Amino acid sequence: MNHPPQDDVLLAELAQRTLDRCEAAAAFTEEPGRITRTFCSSAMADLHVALRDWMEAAGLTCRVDAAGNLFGRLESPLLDNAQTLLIGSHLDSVPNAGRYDGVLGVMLGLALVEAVQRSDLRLPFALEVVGFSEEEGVRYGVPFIGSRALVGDCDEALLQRKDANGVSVAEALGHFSCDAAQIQSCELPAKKYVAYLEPHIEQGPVLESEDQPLSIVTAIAGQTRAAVRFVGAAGHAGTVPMELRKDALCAAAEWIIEVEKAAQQTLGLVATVGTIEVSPGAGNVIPGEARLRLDIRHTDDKIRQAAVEHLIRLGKDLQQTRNIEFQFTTAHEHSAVAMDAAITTMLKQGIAAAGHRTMELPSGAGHDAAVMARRWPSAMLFIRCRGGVSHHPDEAVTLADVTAALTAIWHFGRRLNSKILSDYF
Ligand code: HGY
Ligand code: MN
Ligand code: MN
Repeated sequence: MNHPPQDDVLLAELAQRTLDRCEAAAAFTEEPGRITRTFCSSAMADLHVALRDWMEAAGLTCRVDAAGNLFGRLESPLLDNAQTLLIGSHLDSVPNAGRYDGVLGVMLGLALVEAVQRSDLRLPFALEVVGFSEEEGVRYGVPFIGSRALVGDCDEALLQRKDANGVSVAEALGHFSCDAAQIQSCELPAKKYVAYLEPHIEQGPVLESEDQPLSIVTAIAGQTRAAVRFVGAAGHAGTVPMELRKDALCAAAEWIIEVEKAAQQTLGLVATVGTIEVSPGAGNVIPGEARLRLDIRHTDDKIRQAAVEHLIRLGKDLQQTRNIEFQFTTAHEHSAVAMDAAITTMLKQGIAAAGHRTMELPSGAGHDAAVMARRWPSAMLFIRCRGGVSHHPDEAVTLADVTAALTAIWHFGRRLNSKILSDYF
């Protein structure tokens, strides 16, 4: 970009506005007193209203696609049919979330547009800010519905998945004024976009331990998410002798300890059982069924897959030893994904131009960039978060680090600008 903003004061001002917007976004929740914003919820609809206002005030043209993704677009003043830089992240959250997971990336994309608008810049590419509708997988047990729609990976089976209240994805989209029958129209042509950039909090402690504000992401860990069922026999807690029981919860507990052990004994493997539901669910009834969700990840797909196979074998062993039924259903799986080297190099140059060390980190957390990288050169910018805390209301970032991130993104844009201009003319 030929003329950087008047001075760093502008970027710091836009960084403060970015933080203010993350704070404002936190108010859009379906659970008063804590931040919970799931796919196509009314809280998400309310956030869309506010975000569209900010986007339109920045000169963006807004649209919501059939998957509930919100886009704000600024055409290139220099080239007709220019390619597009897509920048953003997700707007949904986990239950009792922090303010910055996902949302910060969307607001930094908007801040970049505002910095461009306040300079005398004439970009040879369009800028598009995206807020994905669903990345966490909370409501339907499968993540990335929003970004998967952009790569044509939302099939009828996904649209018919039902939430805990029996509402399907298609019905939820309908309540959100989206037409699920048009979901295929969300798919974006590869050639239209030059790159996807996702700024995101690190959600880990490394940047803080290295006393660095930023890093690039080398690769995103592969993950398997599964629904696991243990089926035994419900019974009277007072009358059924221990040796005659088929206690589904005890079987699940034994297996969960093995999950933890497998991860503790395998370098780089993380495994989590984040939810468990027991039925019938009374203190004086032997649990007849236990349903849980497993999340297991590694940057090496072979190690992750071997761990999954090991845990399935252990579950089958428990069928014999405890005379229960064990069911393992993979709900979602994606391979480890490397970020694009060329785009990441420009991002490194942006970080250096912002005056910071160019650190490199793998991401244990999943991100929409893992899906977007299937079709477009994708890169991620990690931003330090206090204590590495995330998926928690104590999630925190500093104005200085958000200013550093916006400055790095601005300088990244300058390099992309130079590259496209030199390729074009
Ligand atoms: O769970 C994750 O990895 C991400 O926060 N969605
Ligand atoms: Mn998250
Ligand atoms: Mn996230």
